[in-house]
Order: sequence, then structure tokens, then C-alpha cells
Amino acid sequence: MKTEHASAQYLKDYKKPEFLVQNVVLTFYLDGENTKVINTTEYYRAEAGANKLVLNGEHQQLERVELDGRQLTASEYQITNETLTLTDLPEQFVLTTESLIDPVNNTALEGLYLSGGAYCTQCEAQGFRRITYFQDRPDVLGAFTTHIIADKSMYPHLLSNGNKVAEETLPSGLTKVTWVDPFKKPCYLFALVAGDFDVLQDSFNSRSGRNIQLELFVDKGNLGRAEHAMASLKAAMAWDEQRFSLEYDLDIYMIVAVDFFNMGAMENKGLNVFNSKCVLADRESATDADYLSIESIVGHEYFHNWTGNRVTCRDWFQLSLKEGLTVFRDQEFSMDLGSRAVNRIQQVRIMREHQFAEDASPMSHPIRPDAVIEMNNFYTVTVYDKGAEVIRMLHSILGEDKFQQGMALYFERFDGQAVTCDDFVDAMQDASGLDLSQFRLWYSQSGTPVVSVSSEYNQVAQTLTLTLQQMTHATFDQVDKAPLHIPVKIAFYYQDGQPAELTGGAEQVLNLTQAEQSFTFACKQPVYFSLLRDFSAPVKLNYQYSDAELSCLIPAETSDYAKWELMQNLYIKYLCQDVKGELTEYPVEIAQVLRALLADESLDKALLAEILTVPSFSSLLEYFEQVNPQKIIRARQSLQVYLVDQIGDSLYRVWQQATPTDYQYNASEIARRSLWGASLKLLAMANYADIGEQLGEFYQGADNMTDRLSILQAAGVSDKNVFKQLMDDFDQSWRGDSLVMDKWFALQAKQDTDEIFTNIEKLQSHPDFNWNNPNKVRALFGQFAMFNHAQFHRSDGRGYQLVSRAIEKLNAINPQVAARMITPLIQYHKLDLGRQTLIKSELQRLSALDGLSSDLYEKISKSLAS
Ligand code: B3K
Ligand code: ZN
Repeated sequence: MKTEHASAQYLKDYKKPEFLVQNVVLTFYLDGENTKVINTTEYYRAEAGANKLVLNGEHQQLERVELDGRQLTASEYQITNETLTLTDLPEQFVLTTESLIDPVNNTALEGLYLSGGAYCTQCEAQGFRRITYFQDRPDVLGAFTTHIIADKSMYPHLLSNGNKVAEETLPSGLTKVTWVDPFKKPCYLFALVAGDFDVLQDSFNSRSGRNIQLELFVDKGNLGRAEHAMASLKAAMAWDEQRFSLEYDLDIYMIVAVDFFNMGAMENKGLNVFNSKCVLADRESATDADYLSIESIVGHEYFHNWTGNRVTCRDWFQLSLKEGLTVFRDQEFSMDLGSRAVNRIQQVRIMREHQFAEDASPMSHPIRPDAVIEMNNFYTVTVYDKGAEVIRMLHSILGEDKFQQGMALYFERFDGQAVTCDDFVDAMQDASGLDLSQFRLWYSQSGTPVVSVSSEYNQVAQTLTLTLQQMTHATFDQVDKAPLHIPVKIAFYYQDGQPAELTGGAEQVLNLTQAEQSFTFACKQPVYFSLLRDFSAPVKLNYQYSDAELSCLIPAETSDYAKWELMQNLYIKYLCQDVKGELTEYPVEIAQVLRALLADESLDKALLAEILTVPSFSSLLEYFEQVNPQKIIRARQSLQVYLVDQIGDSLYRVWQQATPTDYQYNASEIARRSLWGASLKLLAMANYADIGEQLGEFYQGADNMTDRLSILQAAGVSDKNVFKQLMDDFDQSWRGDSLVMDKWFALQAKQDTDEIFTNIEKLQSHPDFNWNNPNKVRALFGQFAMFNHAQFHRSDGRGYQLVSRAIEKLNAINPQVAARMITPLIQYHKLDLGRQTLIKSELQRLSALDGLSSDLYEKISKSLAS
């Protein structure tokens, strides 16, 4: 392992900035490889006696430094590859730096870069230092003015944060546009875009009567695909006013869609930059899942305007302050607009499939990490999704009213400031009057608590006693664990399926705060109980329901979410037996329960589609230690084939009833399409009623991408020839349409065939593939590593090699994307020792790479040390 890598930064070492800034004036001369940036910033001393200012700056050539109008000689400052340091400074001063940067060759897509001919920026977390010299930390807030000078015939739209205040033609023929952002902000929220776009314009009347201009910039020719994102933005603005009493603050809100982007989107003040995948949709090119994800991401970035921008983070360890809270807000937005239960199921899937695995991996960390080498590695499911679960627990402990009072107090205290997670919890505590001291441990303790439940019914006393124990195992980052405050929502049912109104209600929240705690209820007859309703805490539940309990509870449950949860329990029980070689036969209850659900016309079709989906490979992996993953894959397949064998006739009937009609985009049609797709895939897998032979016909008749994709997936698991034919047809129809072809690459990558390696090799020469575009790399290699379990986990190690070679190549192109892709390789601790050895040897090889990025270094070194 190379040793020259950056060392960790620690939360405990936080120090306030010694100098702060007022006005920041940036002037950009956009000129390809020689783009000039002039930065004039007013500084003042913030800590008495401070006399040294260290500015961050990388990947730029410093041309000039001026202090209060006087050019400094090289001996008057120190420059390294990463910093510019000045000493002997007055109380207040104006510092000007001029540097040259190269957006053209910036393949890391951090700082200023070119995406398909347009200039754009990505500064969070630490990309601003690639643009100019500055204190690149979130607690230095300035008022930004941005001048952009460029050739307007090539870049008709020159955009930055805030309001456009001037535009003039310079004697050189170039255009100069000036933007002023009236809100002070940290530099990670800075943005600049210059390009030739089509613009979708609209407006929003805010509740105080202001007319806000909305502009959505897309590549030429894509206006028809921008309407859904615009509608989502307006819905988000209205929702935030209604639910959180939060109104937008500038006169203009802009969204720009670009093809080259490291993640989904970025909440820069007044000028969001989005991955085009998270903006563009029409029925021909996007699935229902794409539409819903666009709605949620547009909402998420908009909601950041208050939770993130108006109140930001003091330091990057506090990232969950803005991300956990904003994910909670975007989840509630989607749940208020759509199905609460189906949204909750999807949120829980992310926790069980990805977050629990992260907790069990060498990258385990609390939602507020203590130590970080590369900040980009901490935009994780733990900080985001577990962070949102922590906010959700607070919301359920406080209730909506008190929670909203806490939010109001938070903004009253901290608007315009950079603060900590503790500041947020203080506001919630003060507004509610509750003692949240134990609750705060969720911020500092990593790992997934396991809650075990046992029950005892006392016939004589007529009482039910539930004993709950909690245990958080040591994680790679932290050994000692304390008991947490875990709210466990539970519902009681009599054995005839009627809700049991025990003292306290048929549904209750048990507040587990100790390592072991008993709860006793007066209860005239034995009852069944349904545990962890709504996934009331991000924990693993250890309770083995009997088949009798499950077959009573599943139909009886009044909560749609809990019905799904209990059905998962039934599947998991037998899948685990199968993997361990202990299964004699599946119990009749599985088929009985499913038949009854399929016959229940009152059930939401989208929920039924979720219920028919057997637990994923990744969620099952959590139940094992040192397991051969192929056994999990086989167990899932045999359960699916068994289901069709047992309930094929009912399933076929439900599938037929869900047959597509003319396309409409609304909740009931989305639900119908998802049931049609889920049942088709199951039926095709077992080739029920020779359904595979009809797939070509269905494909030709489909009038939207959701159905087309369901058919292709069904073909992929049934008939390889039909699959190939349809995929060729798809390629011919959509070649050149970048976002649609990503779906095609992903389908190819997920094929369980021995030819996958030659296929992936060939696909890299496809005209739509491009190593520099993160969406392409994720579609081909990311999907292979994450979802082609059979081939990724081959016993000969070829799957692991394929991914590690791709990572090696990406290390030199785009370290952030490379580091994301390594996740499935570092989560090897659940696999058998043979596979662990194969993976470790790939990690060893990568660790010796010349020029290994700090992103990969952090993950690989932790893995090899674990
Ligand atoms: N805040 C950005 C993520 C930035 C990631 C930097 N590596 C998007 C979001 O969470 O809204
Ligand atoms: Zn966010």
C-alpha cells in the first residue's frame, strides 16, 4: 500500500475559521483549456491574534496575488499543490488572485468542467478549490457576485447564482453577464453554467404573492421531456409552503440538465445542476420509476433551499444535518403525493439492501462520522437514508405538530448560519420539552441494532408480557455500543384476526431505552402481534413468527406496509432454511396467503406487486455469515418457480386483468403497470402457459417504456433468443438516445450468461458507451456488480476481476465514480472464505496502483485492514 495518501481529518479537531469573508467577486473568462478566474474577496480577522490565512487551491496555475491593490512578490506568500498561505495580515483586507484552470481536461467532473460542450460546475464537497483559491469549508459564508465573460454565439446562456443584474457587449465582441446572489452562502453552493440550451419557462405564485420565474435548461431538442420535472418543481414549491410553511426566497429558480454528472443533482443556490437522467422523461423513453424518481429528486434539491442552503453545515462531519433532514422531507413529499405504504416499502428496501450492508462493512460509520479521509466517500446510505430514519424517529416521537414547532425554532435560531446536528436536536428538544439526550446517540453510534422479542401469556393473571432486548454488535469503526432509544411500533390482533384493543390501543409504540425491558398488557385472551410496524426504527428484528401467526396476521393487518413486512417474514423464513439446506418443503400457508391476497380486489395493485416480489439477494445476504452466494440465488429462483407452480392460475388471472390499455400517467395506472410487470416476470420465469412465446408480440404492442422494460426483463429470465431479438430491435430504435441506451446497457449487464464477459467487452465499443460519462459506466459495470449476482460472484473470480479492472481504469478518469463502484467488492464479509480470498487479491492489486486516488485509498485500506 502506498503511504503518501492524505491522512484522516477528525470531528474532534474542529476549529473556527480565523478569517471570515464578506463580498466575493469572481470573474470568469471562459476560454477552454485556458480559462481565467479572477477572485476578489474581502476578508476580516475573526479570531483575535490570528495572523495566517490558508486558502485551498488545486489543479490551477496561480498567475497573480494582490493584497489591497498591491501585487505580492513570490516571497510574500507560500504556495503548494494544495494551498496558498499568507501571513502578516491586517485586520481587514481585499485579496485578489488570478489563476488559470482547464475545464476541458477535467474528467473528474469536480470544479468547472465541460459536459457535452457546456461549461458547468460541481463544488460540493470540495470542488471549489479546483476553481479558485478560497477557504473551501462550509462555515465560511460570503455574498457572491459573478461576472461571466464568454462568446455568446457559442454560449447563449451564461448563468450563476442569484439574480442577473447586467449584460454588456465588450469591445472584444465577447459578452459579460453579471449575477448577484443576495444570500450569503458557503462556496460549495456556488455554480456557473454556460451553454446552448432549450429553455422551458414557467412561474410560481408564492403564498406571499410573489411571482417566481422558473427556468429549466435542457439540451436542444429535449423540451418535450422537461415538463414532468417542471410540474414536480411546482408541486414541491407548493408542498413546502403547505407542510413546512417554507417559501422560496429568490425571484428566479433555475435547473440545468447535463449529461456528465457524478451523482443525481446538486442544490446550488438558485441554480440547481442535474444529471439529465433525473430531469428528462416522456412516456416513450422513461419508466414510471423514472418519473417518480424525478419527482423525488427535484423535490429534494428544492427542499435543500431551506435545509442546507439557508441553514448549512458547520463542517462536513455534520453532512446528515442537511442530507438526512432533506431526504426525510423528500420522502414525505412523495408519500403525501403518492402511496404512503409503497413509498415506505421502497425506503425500507434501501435500508435493508444497502445501509445494513454498509454498517457491516469496513466503511461503517455513524450518521455523523468522526473521521474522514475523502469527504466524497461519505455521501452514503448511512448519512442520507439512515440519517432520514433518525429524523423519522424524531418525527414519530414528537408528533407532526411538535416536530414542525421544532423546525420553526431551528430556522428562527439559525437562519443564515452554519450549524451542527446538535443544534438541530437542541431545537427539537426545546420546542417539544422532551429529553432527547439518549436519542442523540443515534448520531454518534454506528451499526444496526438487533431487537429480539419474546412473549409470555399468563392465563391466570390474563396478562401478556413482551420482553425486548437490544444489542448492537461491534462494527469495524467502533467497538463499544450503548443502548439506544428505539421506538418499536406494534399492533395487536385476536386470533380471529380482529384488532385487539389493549389498554393503550390496538397500535402502540414501545419505547425501548434499556438493554432489556419488559412491557406488560392486560389481555383477556392470547393475542398475536405485528412488530416494527412502518419500520419504526432502523433495526433488525429478531422474532420468529410461526406460520399460524403469519397466516392470521397477513390478511388481518390493517396497515398495507405491515402486510408486506409480514409476507417478507414468511418468505425469508423458508428462503433461509433452503440456503442452509434445512428445507423439507414449503408450507401450504405461503400459497394460501398469496391466493387470498390475489383474490382481494380492494388491495392496492402496486402493493400487490411488492408483495409478489420475493426478498432481494442483498437483503437475504444479511442473514448469513460466510455463505456461498450461489445458494441464495438458487433459493430465490426455486421459491419463485414454486409460487408459480402453486398459484399460477390466480397469478395469470390477475396478470390478464392488469393488461395494458392506453397509456396514462396517474397513480392507478402506475400501480396497474407495476402489477402487470411483476406478474409477467414471475410467469415468464416458469414459462407458465407458454407466456414466453407471446413476449415479442407484447413488445411490439407496448406504447410506453415501463411496459417495454417489463417485457425485456421477462424475456431476460425466460427465453435467451427472444431476449436477444428484442434487444437488437431496441438498439436499432434507440441508438444515439443516451438515457434510453443506458437502460439497454443495464439490461445487458444483468444477463446471467457465461457470455457476459465477451458481451461487456464488445459493449465498450458501442457508439453510445463512453468511459468519461458516469451514467454509462454505472449502467454497464455498476449494474453488473450490483445486480448480476450469479456472474459477479462466480467461483472462478472472473466477475470480481471484471469490476476491479474497470475500477483501475476509472481511478485515472474519475476517482469519485471509481470509489462508488468498489462498494460491492468491499462488502465481502458475508461471503464464503474462498470468495473473500479472491476479492482480497483484487483489492491488493488495486492498492498497489500508481496514482491511487484518496477516494479509493480510504476504502481499500480500510478493507484490507479489516
Ligand atoms: N448535495 C448533493 C450531493 C453532493 C455530492 C458530492 N460528492 C446532492 C444532494 O444530496 O442533494
Ligand atoms: Zn441532498
